[in-house]
Amino acid sequence: MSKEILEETSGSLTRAATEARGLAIDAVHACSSGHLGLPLGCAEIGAVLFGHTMRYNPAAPGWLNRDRFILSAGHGSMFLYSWLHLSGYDLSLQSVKDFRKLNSVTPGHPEFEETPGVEATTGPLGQGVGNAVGYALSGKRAAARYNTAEHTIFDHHVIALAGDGCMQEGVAREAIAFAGHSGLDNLILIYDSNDVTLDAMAEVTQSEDAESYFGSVGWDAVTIDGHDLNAVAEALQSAKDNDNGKPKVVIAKTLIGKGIPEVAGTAAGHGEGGAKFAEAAREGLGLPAETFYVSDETTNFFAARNGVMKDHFAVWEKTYEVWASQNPGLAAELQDGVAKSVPEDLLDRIPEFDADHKDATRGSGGVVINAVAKLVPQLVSGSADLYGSTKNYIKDDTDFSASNPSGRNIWFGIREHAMGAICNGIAYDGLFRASGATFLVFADYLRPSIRLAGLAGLPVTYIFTHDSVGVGEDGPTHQPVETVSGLRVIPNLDVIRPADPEEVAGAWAAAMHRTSGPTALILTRQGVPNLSSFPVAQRRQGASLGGYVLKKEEGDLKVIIMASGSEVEHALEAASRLGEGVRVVSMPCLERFDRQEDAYREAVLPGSCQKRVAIEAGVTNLWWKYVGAAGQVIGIDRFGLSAPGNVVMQELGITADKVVEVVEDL
Ligand SMILES: Cc1ncc(C[n+]2csc(CCOP(=O)(O)OP(=O)(O)O)c2C)c(N)n1
Repeated sequence: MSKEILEETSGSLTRAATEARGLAIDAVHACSSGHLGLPLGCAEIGAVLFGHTMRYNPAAPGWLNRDRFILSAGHGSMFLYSWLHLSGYDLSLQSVKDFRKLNSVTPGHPEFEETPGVEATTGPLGQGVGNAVGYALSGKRAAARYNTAEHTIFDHHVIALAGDGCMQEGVAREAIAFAGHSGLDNLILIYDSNDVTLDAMAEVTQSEDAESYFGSVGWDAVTIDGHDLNAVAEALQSAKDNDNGKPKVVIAKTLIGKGIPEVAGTAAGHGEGGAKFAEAAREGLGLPAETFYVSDETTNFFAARNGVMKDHFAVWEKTYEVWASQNPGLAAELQDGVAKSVPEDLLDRIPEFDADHKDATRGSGGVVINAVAKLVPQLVSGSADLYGSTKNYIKDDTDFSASNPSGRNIWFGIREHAMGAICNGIAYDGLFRASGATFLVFADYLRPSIRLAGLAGLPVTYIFTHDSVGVGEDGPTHQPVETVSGLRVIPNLDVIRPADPEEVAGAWAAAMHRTSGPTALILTRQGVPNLSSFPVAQRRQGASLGGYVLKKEEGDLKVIIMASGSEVEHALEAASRLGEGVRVVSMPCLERFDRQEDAYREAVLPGSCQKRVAIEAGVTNLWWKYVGAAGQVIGIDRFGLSAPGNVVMQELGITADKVVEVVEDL
């Protein structure tokens, strides 16, 4: 079937592939950097994807039912830019010429929201595979939630292109196993199997049988010649047509750097080394001497194809309109998801806790997430095999699975890194609000994905519990000391460590209202009191402000004690023992506090008061900025101890007594 289609178009696709090769050679040559191997080796794959297989509309890059394409092997960014240009996205030839230049829309590696048609920020190998799994999960859930017997709003596919490097990374392996187990049959992975990595031939570092591996984790696998247009088209079409409960991998054998004989098939073909042979390569490919050449035939071919795509889009839009008019509730929910809007009064609608409520903030978090889940139907919440401890299970809802893709609880298994990358994929897709949970000490297992969420501005929420040496007997392996501060140094990540249940409510609302980046909620294992002698609204609002005066001094201000999370209790006790003139500032989120106006920050931490002490059960470094040279920080600049939590806290000096002592010594 696809053969016939290609018989008509294979000449156009071959021409386009050659010109895509030319664009990659010229762009990499122009900036003397970048990676040529994949754009050259995968040119036929690109031609088939953009010229035959994928459904998209360059005039509406955000079309809800478009096929999503993720270049996991982000170093091959010129592959994506060439094909986005050729296929008619708003990416001009000048932008291709500006590859890797300052402020261009063609940055070194693909960056989300910088370039129309780029679905994910990729480059750190393996992440894109996880993102694609997240996209596929989102697509499955969207189809299950929004399609009706009469109308299909979602039936798109998610296609990722990954190389040996991605396949070697653990994050991809975790995500691949999750996808197979979850039956994500809307996912197609193209494995650019060129037997070359960066330093050497791939055989130096790998020897597995890819087909057997994928088969063993529940995927359908096929191996093809990646330069045979018909083979590529058939494999992809059959993967699209065959929604059989299994994800598909097309293992495409390709020649890295094809088109530059001097380097093709070797590790030298991977980077920019081949660019110096540009002129001979252009000639060898049958391209004119003119650089950045695109023929009228290719332009016309894609213009015609875009006409067909526009027709598909128009048909879908009509279906959508009828569906929306017949299902206004679902349509409103979907539109809210796309707009990332949550109820303005979300925080007011989270029930207040009883004044004498004493619980770990992870427990309060469990109560709050269930209230939030009722008000934000787009919220999905996963855990890396720790729901029992992280308490973020949405009780009124079901589990996401192959047979129940509308479920909102995602059992990631003990795959923290994939959880991070999959949450990013869900957030990239933008229909649902992703959250994932594990112990704080394991945040480092998904840190590369958190970093990318910060970079790409994704509103993912992380629920990190067991947040200090207060976890106790499990000992130093499970006692984070550096982790909260380690997260705080990631740009565009808000790290909120609430002190009590009402700050937890405020933290959740802040996370949900935030659309421009991720939020990590840092929650205790051990119980903390409800600080109910202070107004609920003050504590809730305070979480969003990041820092606020919890207890105002009596008389003239003499000393400021600041703290976060479970240590706020100690700050309060110390203040009441120290008497007049002592202010307690709760600092649940340093990043949010830093974003407040100067006047607000000055009102909370007046420059006139330099007697300042901070206490937090973790490393002290970041607090010096707030206490100043005349202040003191009480913290833990060492690993923890194996003993009951209160004993460890006592032993390491995280107590009200210590605060009193330090303040008196100032
Ligand atoms: C996590 C991570 N580690 C290392 C790199 C550096 N790097 C970029 S490409 C590459 C080799 C990738 O090999 P392969 O996927 O086979 O790509 P190809 O050589 O086929 O282009 C490496 C090590 C990276 N981008 N990300």
